[in-house]
Amino acid sequence: MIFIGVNLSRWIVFTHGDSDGVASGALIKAYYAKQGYDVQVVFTHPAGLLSDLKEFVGDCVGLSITDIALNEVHVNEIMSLLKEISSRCEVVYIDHHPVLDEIPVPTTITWIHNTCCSASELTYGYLSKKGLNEEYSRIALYGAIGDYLDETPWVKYQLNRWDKRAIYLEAGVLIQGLEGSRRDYDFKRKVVDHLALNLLPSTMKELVDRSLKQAVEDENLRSWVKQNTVKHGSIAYVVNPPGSVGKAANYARIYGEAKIGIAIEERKDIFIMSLRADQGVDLNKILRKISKKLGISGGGHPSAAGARVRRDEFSVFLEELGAELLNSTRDLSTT
Ligand SMILES: [Mn+2]
Repeated sequence: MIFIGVNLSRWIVFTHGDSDGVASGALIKAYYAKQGYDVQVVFTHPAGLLSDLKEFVGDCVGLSITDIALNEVHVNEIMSLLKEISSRCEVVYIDHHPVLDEIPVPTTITWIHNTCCSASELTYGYLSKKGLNEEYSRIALYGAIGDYLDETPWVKYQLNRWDKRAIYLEAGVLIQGLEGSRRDYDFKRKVVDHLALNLLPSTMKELVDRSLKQAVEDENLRSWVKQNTVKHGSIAYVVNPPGSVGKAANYARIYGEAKIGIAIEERKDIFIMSLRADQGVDLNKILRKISKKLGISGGGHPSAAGARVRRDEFSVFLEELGAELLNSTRDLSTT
């Protein structure tokens, strides 16, 4: 059979631009490139997935989506689009972000979803059964460490099979180097290529340079947060930190001796927030409850999440957050 104008060797990957997403993308690239496919990587995010799929899928033999949470607003449309795509190309969706309701997953796609562990751990598990070389387990470890998901049974087992000190060095270079590369997607594609060959992050000079620069910026951020954290009951927050909001939220939690830390980025009259919580707090659950009540957007992982509110809603948001936090810790103490 002859297909005219159809690229029968193109395997396209949609993944997140953080270390978990990059590691997952590299595992996919390593596996499918070895099968002889031309693997192309697109970086995306939950709110952009639908439009990016429409724009970039085109002709393909395979489509992998990794580490992209399903946005409740788009989920049905995404699923019907994937169903349509799966009639002409193999679709594999691998993710670990919590989902609230039942998702109408088409039976024609491979759906791997588990909140147990990083997307890279799930991706490695899937591909190693298909024959991916076990030397690639370290790439999955970098992603797991990047998502703070390095205490799963599989990660602990694998860390024992490597020199874990060396793994943490390499993971640190990768994570920090990517943090310092925000929207530089061409650079991130080079990192995927490098990792897909299972080369050490520390042998990529530009990545090392960026990671060292990031380390200094993080240290400045840390001292800034220490001096500027505002405490509100069991919640601590900072506004417009000079650096990563995720890290600032975590430092606010630590230095505010709080259960939840928030870093706020002011954009006109919108507060874009990153939140980090102590173990035992389920931020995702709490935020989704508040989202419904206040009609705002919010959610993520149990200990790391995001939300956005209007500036004039922030004090109500804080009150709700405090009340829900109290509720959830009460639930815990009675079980
Ligand atoms: Mn992830």
